[in-house]
Amino acid sequence: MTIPPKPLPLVPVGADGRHLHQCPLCEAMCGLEIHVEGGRVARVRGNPDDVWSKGYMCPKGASLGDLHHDPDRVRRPLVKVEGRWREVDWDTAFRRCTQLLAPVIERHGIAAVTSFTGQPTAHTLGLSRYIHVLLGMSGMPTSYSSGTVDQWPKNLSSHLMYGGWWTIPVPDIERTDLLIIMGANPAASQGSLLAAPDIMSTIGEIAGRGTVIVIDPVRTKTAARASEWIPIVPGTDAALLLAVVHTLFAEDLVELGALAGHVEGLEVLREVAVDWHPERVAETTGVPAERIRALARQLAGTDRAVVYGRIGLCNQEFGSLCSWLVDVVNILTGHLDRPGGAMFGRPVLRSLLHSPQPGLEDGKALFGRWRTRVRDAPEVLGQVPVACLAEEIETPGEGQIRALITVAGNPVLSAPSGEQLDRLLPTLEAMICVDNAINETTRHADVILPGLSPLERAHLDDLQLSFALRSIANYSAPVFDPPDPERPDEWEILLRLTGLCQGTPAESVDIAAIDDGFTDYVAYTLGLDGAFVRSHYERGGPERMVDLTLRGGPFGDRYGERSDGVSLEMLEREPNGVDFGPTVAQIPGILGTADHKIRLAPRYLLDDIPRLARRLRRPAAELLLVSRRDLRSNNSWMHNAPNLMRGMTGNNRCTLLIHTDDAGARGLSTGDVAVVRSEAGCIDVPVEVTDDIKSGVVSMPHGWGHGREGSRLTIANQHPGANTNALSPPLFIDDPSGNAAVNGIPVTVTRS
Ligand SMILES: Nc1nc2c(c(=O)[nH]1)N[C@H]1C(S)=C(S)[C@@H](COP(=O)(O)OP(=O)(O)OC[C@H]3O[C@@H](n4cnc5c(=O)[nH]c(N)nc54)[C@H](O)[C@@H]3O)O[C@H]1N2
Ligand SMILES: Nc1nc2c(c(=O)[nH]1)N[C@H]1C(S)=C(S)[C@@H](COP(=O)(O)OP(=O)(O)OC[C@H]3O[C@@H](n4cnc5c(=O)[nH]c(N)nc54)[C@H](O)[C@@H]3O)O[C@H]1N2
Ligand code: SF4
Ligand SMILES: [Mo]
Repeated sequence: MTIPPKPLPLVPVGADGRHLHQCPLCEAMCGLEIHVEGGRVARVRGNPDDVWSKGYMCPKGASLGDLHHDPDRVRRPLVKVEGRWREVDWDTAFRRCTQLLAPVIERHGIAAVTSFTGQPTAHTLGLSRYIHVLLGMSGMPTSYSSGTVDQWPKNLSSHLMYGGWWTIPVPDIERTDLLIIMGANPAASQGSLLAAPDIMSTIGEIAGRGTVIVIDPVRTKTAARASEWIPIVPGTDAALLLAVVHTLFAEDLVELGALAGHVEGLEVLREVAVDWHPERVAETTGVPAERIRALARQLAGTDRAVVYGRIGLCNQEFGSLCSWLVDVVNILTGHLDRPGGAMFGRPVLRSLLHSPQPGLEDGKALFGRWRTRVRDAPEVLGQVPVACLAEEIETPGEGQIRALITVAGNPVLSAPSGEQLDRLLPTLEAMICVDNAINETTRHADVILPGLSPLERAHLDDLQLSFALRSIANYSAPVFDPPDPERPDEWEILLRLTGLCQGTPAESVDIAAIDDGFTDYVAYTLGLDGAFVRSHYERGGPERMVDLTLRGGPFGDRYGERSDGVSLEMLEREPNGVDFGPTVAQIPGILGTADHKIRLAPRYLLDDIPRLARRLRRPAAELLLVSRRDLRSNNSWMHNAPNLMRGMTGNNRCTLLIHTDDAGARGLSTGDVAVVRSEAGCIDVPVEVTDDIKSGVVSMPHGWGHGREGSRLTIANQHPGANTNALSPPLFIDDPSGNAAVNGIPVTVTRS
């Protein structure tokens, strides 16, 4: 364990001085210094003493003060009366929720109520823990989330292979010598399902001592730092990976190493890959057969090597096959669960990701336990495609959605069918948003229940620790007090809404009783007695939950059983964080399959291969659209921060990247506005002509499309951009997982 060199005096909440606070905005989890002067954030700096990030930060972290002081931020509950927002006290707001939701449930049943959970839920302590209560106990039969425009294929492949849907291997980039990055751009995203500090320096170091290869249709900033960029046709990575698997078998390069006794399905896999020789996929993928063979040889011939695939491999037509095959290649080359390969995180605290999932035990991969009413889409791991939400609101009949609760999500911009949602949300009988902004989605709400600003609440990264290269923990006290000491925290809001869904008026819900029940359940999953655990605390809430899961986790004191174990009290004394060292090999202990074996060739995924084979015969589209991220954006919600938007005038970030040849053929130059059309819709976007993209591919960022009437986003609305998801066809999905395919969309581009 590394104890930081010089513990710093803690500044009282709200006081001027140097506060230490971990950035909650992305998986990099940077430790920051928030300098408060005259009650305002004067500066934000990276904390050089942070045991994890050691002073690194990005421009988004520097804008935490902007978020906190944003005059547009919702600070008190809002209730819409005759089309106008009125600020009310919390009791009035909860009573209004009851007035709106109770009759819907009475008239149509709880099946008429659903929720949408968005991305910041994963980065907010209260939400990340207590959303499970809302989703698990409210009785809503279906809920939606950004998970099905994100990592659902990876959840699926992990569930099928390892018996744990969050048992997701993470590339050990600190110790590898060959890193192959597919469909990720950490130069913008800072890492995803891969929590690493200052990720681009680490990647730069690999390129210095070894090799970094980026396989992406775009020559991203990550590709520019790599040893090699291999352009690929969007949506064809699964074919490339199958050809790598083919080569590994054909050239006798399979070497399972220490995993040999822990896998099953090797022979089935060999059979499956027989037909997938590199020549068969070269034209479709755009990658020469010899280069594919060489990739297999490089991986097999490097002791510490790893393939990493992320959103470009998930949010596409063959997301599940890609997610599976990335792991297969790592396993066949002996790189899973080894330093420098793909390792499983060893989180200091047991997050709810690791709770048992009733009905999803090994061998019970019974997807389609229910189906959606309109499209007949099967549920997969409890979710259906997010694009279904619009049609479920629109189509009359038994089970039609009449009420929506959103929690930290902006599906109007982030989801396929978002533009339909924009039209349909006003038809709901009730819409309640737990959100801090009046944006493209929440402007349609009847009630907005705001959370605290990121600087007004305690923070501990929770879910991200499962994907971290090291076992670390950092607990940050709030920098500021909330404006109103009586106001509920977000977890309390979620519990009131849970009770309301169960039939109790929101204002009368016994929060403590639900929280105690939840605590008892979590204690039980850790082999601890709930009543005994609760006897240690004066009050409940996220802090109790964190302390419980820390103390019951791999380094915990188990309430006195181990003398030097970790607890929340210990973390509070160490504001620079605590580092318990790099992650270690964990197979077979981490496997949740009944026989503790990795399933290399799950039948459910093999059944999708014929669909991939049909893709090989599909004629090339005129252009294929992919998505991208930007270091200064955070999905849809940080375009109102002045610091991040500085320089936007004349330097538009919401552009269509297009190859010089494709632009020339259409008479387009940088700055011209193009009309981009898909089967789903049509938008106008300024183009940016470049050679850093594969010809035949165009790229756009998501999260734009502001400037709508009724939203309160003064700065964002000055730079609206266009909503790329207006082009996302709702039925374009990865079949096995139901995840949206927002990459590889056939489009046409013309001069406007
Ligand atoms: N075309 C295309 N579409 C995509 C993607 C893509 O790559 N391409 N990526 C997808 C991915 S990976 C994701 S994760 C989704 C993201 O999409 P969403 O999950 O919808 O998230 P955001 O757009 O970031 O919106 C976040 C919302 O949370 C609110 N918020 C911020 N902080 C807090 C807080 O502390 N508490 C509360 N209660 N609310 C808060 C913001 O005001 C905003 O309304 O987009 C997806 N959509
Ligand atoms: N600054 C910033 N950071 C963020 C976010 C943000 O919005 N802004 N969002 C956060 C979220 S919610 C997430 S999920 C993560 C995502 O983190 P990443 O996975 O790193 O996402 P991107 O930066 O969008 O990079 C995706 C890459 O995939 C490529 N791509 C698209 N289609 C294909 C394909 O078919 N094959 C291949 N091989 N490549 C393809 C794109 O060109 C792009 O370069 O980032 C997180 N971090
Ligand atoms: S990289 Fe930026 S957004 Fe991510 S945690 Fe660090 S400062 Fe925050
Ligand atoms: Mo995401």
